[in-house]
Amino acid sequence: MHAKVKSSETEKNIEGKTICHFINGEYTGSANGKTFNTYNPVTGKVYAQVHEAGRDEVDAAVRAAKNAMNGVWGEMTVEKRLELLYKLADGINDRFDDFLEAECLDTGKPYSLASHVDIPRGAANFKVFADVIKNVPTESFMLETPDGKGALNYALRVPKGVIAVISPWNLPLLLMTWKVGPALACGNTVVVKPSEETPATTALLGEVMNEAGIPAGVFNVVHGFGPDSAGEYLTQHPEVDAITFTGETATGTAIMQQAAIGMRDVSFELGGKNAGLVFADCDMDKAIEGTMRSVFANCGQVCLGTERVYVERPIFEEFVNRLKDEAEKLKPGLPKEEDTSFGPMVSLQQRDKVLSYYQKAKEDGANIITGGGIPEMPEEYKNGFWIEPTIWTGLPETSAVIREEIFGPCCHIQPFDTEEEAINMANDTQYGLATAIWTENASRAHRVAAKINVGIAWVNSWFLRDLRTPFGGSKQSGIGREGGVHSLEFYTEMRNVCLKL
Ligand code: NAD
Ligand code: 6OD
Repeated sequence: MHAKVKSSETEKNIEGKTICHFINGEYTGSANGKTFNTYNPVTGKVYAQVHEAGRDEVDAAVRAAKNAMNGVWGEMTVEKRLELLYKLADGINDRFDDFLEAECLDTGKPYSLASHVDIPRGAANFKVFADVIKNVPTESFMLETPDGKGALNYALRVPKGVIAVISPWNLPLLLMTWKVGPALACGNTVVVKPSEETPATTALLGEVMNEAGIPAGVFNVVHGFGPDSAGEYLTQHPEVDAITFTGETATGTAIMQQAAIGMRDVSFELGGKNAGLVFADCDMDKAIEGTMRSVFANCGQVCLGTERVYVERPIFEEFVNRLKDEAEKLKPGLPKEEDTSFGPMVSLQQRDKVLSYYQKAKEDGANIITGGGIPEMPEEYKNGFWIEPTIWTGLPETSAVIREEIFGPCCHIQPFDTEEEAINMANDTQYGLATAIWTENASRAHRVAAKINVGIAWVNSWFLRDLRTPFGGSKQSGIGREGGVHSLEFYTEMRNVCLKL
């Protein structure tokens, strides 16, 4: 009855099956038998049932994580732990096709995207943090004392304990392992609550954990929703020592309130309303190629994506025309087809939300440069969650379309006349996640990047990731930085030993 998502299961044979929790090294259903549907966004059809965790399953998962922390995992040598993480990364790569199929079934994204971004990064997230841990020193100080003998202070880096990982649906494996990788490398154990929209690859990872020899209880998965469901039960659980979350800013606010009880630490990667700044001295080909990706990759469902594009007036018209031409070349289609460059939205609910902004843009008087609706699709896919890539101009900066995060394949393009004006418009938002600056003038690039209040400023690139760098958001786009040694600030605590000599 409680079939798990198994190796080499394809769309056909996952269909009609049940996705289970993974608790203490075993797949298990919910005691009350409660399940919910999960959909294939390409067809709009239910493809599996997912068990919804109640408080009992969440409690069992947290207890398993605590036991592993206080037992086999906590006692394991760092060398052995890191060896297991390497095996885990190899295990994901060995099962590359299974992960690819599961991820694209859940999200509808093209194989060409998931095979270059989601799955390889899912594996890399374990190796990178194993390497970080191997090479990080701790500090020591010699203190002089009146007796002349002194005292040696040295720091120990210790894991925090049980980490709750709450992840979103847009890059399910990548963003989940981005948290689980450093958490485990630092010696913590985890309970993961993947998005209700995309449970498959997180569930599948349980199998690879077992195959790699990760002890039972180190990695646990509970499925369900947020409020009054697994997400809230997990963040409320008193034995959870810290919470790492990726998702909407409003959800982060709710989780922070839960975290306050018991003084649990949080690391938050939240929403954005990112600006692209295109200067007249840019390399236009690069700017068009990069803006195309930053607006439309993953059907616009990337937190770092550009929804506001500011273009210097002398090149405004050319830029708009060229972006329109490229957007109209995007080809929606089946994930597996090689020429598919554009997938559906993850859910009907998300598509409705984005369509409501398409409507709002019309009401606010936008010029619709391209798109604005739902594309014609062949009969068998017409109930999928498809949407048109959309570009607008002509809106006032006060429009909700320019102020609120849409999280869809769309952007508004606004002209500007001075560098200062562009910077002011880019910064005029509650968010501060990312920006992309397009200019061939290195001094300008440096000057502008420093003035935009964001966690990451790309110059002549977008989503070019070096996992050793600090990653996170300013203002309402997040709390804390993860990546490289910065992840250790959240996933470990420093303990000082003062040894009187
Ligand atoms: P979401 O906030 O709706 O859900 C994220 C996760 O939180 C899901 O697993 C959900 O079930 C859970 N959740 C919801 N309410 C909860 C609650 N009260 N308590 C505990 N858990 C709860 O976000 P989403 O729609 O899945 O993802 C899209 C959002 O994520 C966008 O705003 C996007 O910008 C943001 N995002 C940010 C980053 C980043 O790095 N800053 C990365 C990806 C996505
Ligand atoms: O690349 C990453 O590490 C990362 N956290 C990307 C986030 C993408 C948001 O959708």
